[in-house]
Amino acid sequence: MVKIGLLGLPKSGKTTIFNAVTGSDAKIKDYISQKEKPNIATIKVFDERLQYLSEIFQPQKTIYSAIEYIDFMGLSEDDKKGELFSSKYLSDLKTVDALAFVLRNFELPGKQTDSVSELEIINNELLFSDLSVCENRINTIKKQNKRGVTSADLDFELKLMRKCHERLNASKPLRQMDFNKEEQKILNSFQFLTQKPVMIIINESVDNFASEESITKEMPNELTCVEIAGKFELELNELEEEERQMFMVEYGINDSAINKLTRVSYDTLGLITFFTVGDDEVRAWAIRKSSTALQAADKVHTDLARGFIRAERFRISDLKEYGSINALKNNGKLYLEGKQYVVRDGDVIKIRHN
Ligand SMILES: Nc1nc2c(ncn2[C@@H]2O[C@H](COP(=O)(O)OP(=O)(O)OP(=O)(O)O)[C@@H](O)[C@H]2O)c(=O)[nH]1
Ligand SMILES: [Mg+2]
Repeated sequence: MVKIGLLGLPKSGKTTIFNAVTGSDAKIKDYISQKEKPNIATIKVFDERLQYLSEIFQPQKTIYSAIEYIDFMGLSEDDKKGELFSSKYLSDLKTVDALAFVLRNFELPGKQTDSVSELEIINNELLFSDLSVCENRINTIKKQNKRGVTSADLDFELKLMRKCHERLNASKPLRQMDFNKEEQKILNSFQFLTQKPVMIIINESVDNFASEESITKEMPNELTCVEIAGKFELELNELEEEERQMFMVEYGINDSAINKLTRVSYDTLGLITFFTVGDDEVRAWAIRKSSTALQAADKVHTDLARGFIRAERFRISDLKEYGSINALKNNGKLYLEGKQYVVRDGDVIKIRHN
C-alpha cells in the first residue's frame, strides 16, 4: 500500500487536513511534542470504474486500492538544527513513499502568513537531515580506510556519498538527480528524505478560493500543488451530501479534499490503476506507470508472475460500449498480451498462468 506523510510547520493544519481526508478524529493539539506518535489512517481510493465493474460482475467482494496517510508533528524552526528529527520520528518518516508538505495560507493570530518561506524551511530541514546522513557515512568509510579496510564497493559508495553531499550542500534535493541502478541500490538503504517524491498542499482559508491570486503560482513548477480549505472541509464532512454540494459550489470548491489529494498522490507517485474481475472479487490495483504485464501479475500474486503465460485484457471503455465479455470477444476487443506489454490505466487484466 502507498504511504504518504504529511509534513509541515506547527499549526499549518496537518491534523485538520488529515481528519478531513481520512474521516479521522485525531486531536488538534495546542502544542507540539515529538514524543507523540504520528496519526495514521488508511483511505479507500474511490474509483467509479470499480463501481461500474462491480455492478456488472456482481462479485462477493469489491476491493478498492488504498492510501495510508501519516500525520506527523510539526517541524519547528526554533528547534536546533540537526536535533529536529528524533530518531523515532526520522525512522517513521523514512518509511513513506511520498511527502506532502502542508503549507499554511490562513491567518493565525501572532504569526505571519508566508507559505513560500514555510516551504523553504521544510526543504532546508530535509536537506540538512540528508546532509548529516551523508557526512556520517563519509566519515565512517574514511575511518575504515584508515584502518586498512578497503574495497571497490567502499570506494564506489564513498564516491557516491560525496556526489550526494556536494549536491545537498548546494541546497539541491536528490530527487532531481539521476542515478544509475547500482547507485540507486545503495541509496535505497539510506532512504534519503530529499529523494522522496513531494507534493504541496496549500491549506487555505475558504475565502482564498474565490480569489484570483492563487498562491500556487509562487510554488516551484516541478512540484504538484493542491489547494485545500482544511477547516472548511472538515465542517463540510458534517453535512448531508446535498447540502455539502451546495456549499462547495457556493465557495468555488470544485472537488472534495479527498479526491484532490488522491489525484495528486497518484500523480506525484506516477501511479495508474488496473483492474481484476471475477465472481469472488473485483479489485483495483495501483501500479507505477510503464509497468509491464509481468509486473502487474506479480502485484496480484507472485505465483501468477512465475507461471505467466499470457495476459488477457480489455478496456473498461470497450466494455461500456459493447456490454459484455462475449461481445468484446466477437468484436476483437479482447486482447492477448505478452510479459512485456505495458499496462495502461483502465485495463482489466486476467493472467493466464500454469
Ligand atoms: N482559519 C483556518 N484555521 C485552520 C485551518 N486549518 C487548521 N486551522 C486551525 O489551525 C490550528 C492548527 O491546526 P492543526 O490541524 O492542529 O495543525 P497541525 O499542523 O496539525 O499542528 P501541529 O500538529 O501542532 O504541528 C487549529 O486551531 C485549527 O483549527 C484552515 O484551513 N483555516
Ligand atoms: Mg497536528
